[in-house]
Amino acid sequence: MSSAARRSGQGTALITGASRGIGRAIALRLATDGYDVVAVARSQDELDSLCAEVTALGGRCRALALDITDAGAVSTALQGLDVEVLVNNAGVGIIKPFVEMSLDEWNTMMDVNVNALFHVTHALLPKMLERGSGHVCTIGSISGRSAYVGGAAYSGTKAFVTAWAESLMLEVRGRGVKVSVVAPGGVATEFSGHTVTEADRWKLAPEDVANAVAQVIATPPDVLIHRLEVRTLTPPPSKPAK
Ligand code: NJP
Repeated sequence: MSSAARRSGQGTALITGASRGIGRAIALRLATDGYDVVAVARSQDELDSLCAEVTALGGRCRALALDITDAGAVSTALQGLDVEVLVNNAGVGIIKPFVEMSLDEWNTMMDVNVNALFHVTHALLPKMLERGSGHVCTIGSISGRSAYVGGAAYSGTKAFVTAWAESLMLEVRGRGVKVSVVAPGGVATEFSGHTVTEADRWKLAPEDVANAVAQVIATPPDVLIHRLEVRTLTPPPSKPAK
C-alpha cells in the first residue's frame, strides 16, 4: 500500500485474528481503504508490528491484545467502542478424525470459531444498530458446506457461521446494518500449524481474501453481498490413493 493511495474517513474497522495470515491482510487492506484499524489477537508483538506498518503508510491502528474466548475480557476491552466494520476473522482448525479428537481440541474450536462470535459481536452490534449503519463480516469457509474426513468439528463450526450470519442478517438488515460471510477455499497461511511452502501455489493468498472482504464492505448503502465464496482457478493437487 502506498501512503499516497490511502483514503481516509471511513470510520473504524475492528478485525479479530489480525496478528497474521488473512486477518493481517484484511487490516492492511482496510487501512488502505481509509479505515482506522483496531487490530485484535493475543500476540502483542505481531499486532505492534502490524500497527507500525499501518502507521508508516499514513494510517491509524490500535493494537488490542485480547483472547476473544474470554467473555469478560472482551466485554471490558470493547466497551464503548463504536466501529463501522467488524470483521470476525479469528479462527482455529484442528483437522483430525472425530474419534481421535480430545475434548480440549473440540472446545478450542467451539470457543474461538463459534462462542467468540457471540462475545465480540454482542459487544459491538448495539452501537451499529443505534447509529443505523455498520457491517459485520465473518470469515467462514467452503468447508462449511463441503464435508471431508477430518473436518467434522471444524466444518461444523463453519456451517454454524453460515446459519448464524444468515439469521442475523435477516434480523438487522432493516436497521441499516449489513451482515456478510466471506468463505474462502484454501489460503496460504500458517492456519492449523501449517508451514507455507511452494506446494501451496494453488491456494489463495491472504490478500485475495482481503480484497474480497474490501469489496463486500464497499457496496452502495442499500446493496448487500451476504455470502461470497472465493477460490483460485487452480484445482488442489489430488491426494495419492491409500
Ligand atoms: O489463520 P492463522 P488464517 N483470541 O492461523 C487469531 C479461515 N479460513 O489467517 O491470538 C484472539 O494464520 C490468531 O492470533 P493469535 C479460518 O477458519 C482459513 O488462515 O495472536 N485471537 C491469528 O491472528 C479463520 O477463521 C483458510 O494467535 C485468536 C488468527 O486467529 C480465518 O480464515 C481456509 C485466538 C489465525 O491466523 C483466518 O485464518 C478457509 C483467540 N483465542 C477459512 N485464537 C485457510 N487458511 O486455508 C486464534 O476456508 N486467534
